[in-house]
Amino acid sequence: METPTKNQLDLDTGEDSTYDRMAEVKAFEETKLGVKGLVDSGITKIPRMFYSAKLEDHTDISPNDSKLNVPIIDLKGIATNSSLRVEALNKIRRACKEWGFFQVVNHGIGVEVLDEMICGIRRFYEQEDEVRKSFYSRDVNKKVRCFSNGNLFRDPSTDWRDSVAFVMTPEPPNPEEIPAVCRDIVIEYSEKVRALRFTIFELFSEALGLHPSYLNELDSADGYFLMGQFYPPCPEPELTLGTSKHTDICFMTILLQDQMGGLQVLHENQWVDVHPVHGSLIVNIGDFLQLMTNDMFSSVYHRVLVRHTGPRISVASLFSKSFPIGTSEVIGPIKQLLSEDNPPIYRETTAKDVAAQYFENGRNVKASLAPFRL
Ligand SMILES: O=C(O)CCC(=O)C(=O)O
Repeated sequence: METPTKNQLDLDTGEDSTYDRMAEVKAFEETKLGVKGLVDSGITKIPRMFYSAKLEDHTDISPNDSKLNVPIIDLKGIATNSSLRVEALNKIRRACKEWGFFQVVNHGIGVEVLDEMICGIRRFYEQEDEVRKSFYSRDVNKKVRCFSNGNLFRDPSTDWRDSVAFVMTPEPPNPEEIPAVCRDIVIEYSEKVRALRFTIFELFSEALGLHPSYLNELDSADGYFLMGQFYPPCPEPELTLGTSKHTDICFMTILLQDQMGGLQVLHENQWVDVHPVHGSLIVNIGDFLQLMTNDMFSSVYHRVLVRHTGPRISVASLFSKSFPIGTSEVIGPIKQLLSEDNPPIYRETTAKDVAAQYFENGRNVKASLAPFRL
């Protein structure tokens, strides 16, 4: 066993009267260069603000040996062949309940578009520091910005991750607001993913036994936030996480990951790797949809491990109006899904109140839905 470093001992015992986390966080923020800036500066030890070893057990840093696999659902032929559609609907219903996650193939978006989207995010981060810095902001009203850790000043530990975000609704940014190095692909990819969202919401509605247009007509779900995630190589990956354990505060996420791996889903009390499948997209249920489906669909914990090698790049498309704060529109279990055998588990509330609860507790705690349970 390795001898723990002084910092690890401090973290274990919580005894270090000299450590000023907020000062470290502020100095990091002032660089406006995020985690990539730290790596570019040549660090060989990670700053303590990134330590999450004690907050979360992630000793299984090597690929796990679980035989479990996140379901892969093939959408080929479902628009024209009714038996293929029924088969896909049954798989979707089961995956959304049991896993809250699935991968889709033959979804209609070309692999060259997916690959180019990953390259676009990479190009954004490979730009000169000064160019990247000019986009760095915590102003949520900006349609295009980059930052490191959305909740930097409140989360108990900082993730080893930088993000570049695009608010695509109600109106997408003007093309000239989008960095030139990824402009064309952000526009093309987001249009295609928006169309896929329509198809998936239709499938979800049918899988729930609702009218196919039900979820597509929900005003509160009609928002699109696109986020490129950049995970630089990490000198001490056993001490931190790329993305801490969390659920998504939205209706649904469509996620594109590169071939590095690292995403894990909590399933039956174990972390299961979401193995990269080239050309696929990952779909996961957000907290709002768990509430509205009265737990027929599940919003589950997931996280991202980092490695010595990198960067790892992913692109998350989160669907919810006014992301991340939600709207004041009332949401509650969908009436058509309720019966004597399936009484409401949640009271009616608003997406705004659920989101407030989510951020109140920090992303490490699954508490956003708990206060709304009957
Ligand atoms: O990078 C990933 O694979 C997942 C990112 C994620 O969980 C998120 O953006 O909420």
